[in-house]
Amino acid sequence: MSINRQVLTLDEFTLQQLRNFPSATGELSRLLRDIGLASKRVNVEVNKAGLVDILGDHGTTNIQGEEVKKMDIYANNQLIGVLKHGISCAGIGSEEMDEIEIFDDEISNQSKYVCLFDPLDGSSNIDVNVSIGTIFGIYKRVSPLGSPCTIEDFLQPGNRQVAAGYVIYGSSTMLVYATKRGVNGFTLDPQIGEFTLSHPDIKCPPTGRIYSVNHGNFFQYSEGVRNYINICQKKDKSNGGPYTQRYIGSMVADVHRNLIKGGIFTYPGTIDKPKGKLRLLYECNPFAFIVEVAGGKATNGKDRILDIQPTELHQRTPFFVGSVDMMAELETCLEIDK
Ligand code: P6P
Repeated sequence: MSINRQVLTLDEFTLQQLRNFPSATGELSRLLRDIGLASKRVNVEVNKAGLVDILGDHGTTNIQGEEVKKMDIYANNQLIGVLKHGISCAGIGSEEMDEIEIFDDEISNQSKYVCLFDPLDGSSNIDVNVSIGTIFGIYKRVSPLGSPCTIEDFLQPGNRQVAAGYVIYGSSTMLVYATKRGVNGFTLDPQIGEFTLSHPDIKCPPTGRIYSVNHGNFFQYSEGVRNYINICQKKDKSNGGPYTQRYIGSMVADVHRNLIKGGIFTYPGTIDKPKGKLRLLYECNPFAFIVEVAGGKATNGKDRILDIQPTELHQRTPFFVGSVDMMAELETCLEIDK
């Protein structure tokens, strides 16, 4: 009986990667599989969110001062539950927790990695069935193994990530992750309950025609950003267009679409919020890593996102990410802001 080896599950893929690097301990592969397991549990609840009393505000507000939906807490708890009882993670930082969660047990203290998460980004969209997602970044600890992890393990620049990824709960559920060796996408096959390799070696097209921005903030943006938006709107066949504006208000969905099709996603600073809205450690760094490995680019308008030295767990940053040619056009416009 011939075995169909064409369809690799996430587990098989990470183990295959391990075979290619015999010196690897397998901890990173196990960590990625743990994240896959937690996201499958989140997926079950997201898919029936409209049916059970899991919607509605959890009655608390997170560090962002935003009302917390029950699903955010559920997703956060699933990730902690799996990783705390795994053997590959010493602790996590999360949008849903003011401080880092240090697992501090004998096994976890020996673990090489820490993780940063936005457990359920875009959760305000759950009530209206818009795609949402889990975002993660994985770092090798800088603190000594055998002791509990420390905040310094989490305040590393994004260029120190060993892996980063996201899960998009959309028309299908996909887990996309990057290591320095490439970006690969896995679609959840509900028949076998496994993520299966569906998008091997994802590359971000060098150019595209999709620009993503919240036009509602237009008059709050800098002159350079406004000039860029005007250029995007004036594009036609004579100057490399037409461009189209796509912005669904769910970062995972917007960036995933632009990564696959080519495009640029922006969340600029505004007069009211010069640092913008998005969080450096667990929203921008993971996507910057993924898009750069896929051949794209990510900046804060001036500097490479991955080179920013974090000072706080929940710090914000303006964020521009996408196809290199579109990013170059943007950067030309932003010169006027300097
Ligand atoms: P705005 C969702 O709340 C989120 O953090 C991102 O997923 C999304 O890209 C952004 O905020 C949308 O923010 O201010 O345009 O509604």
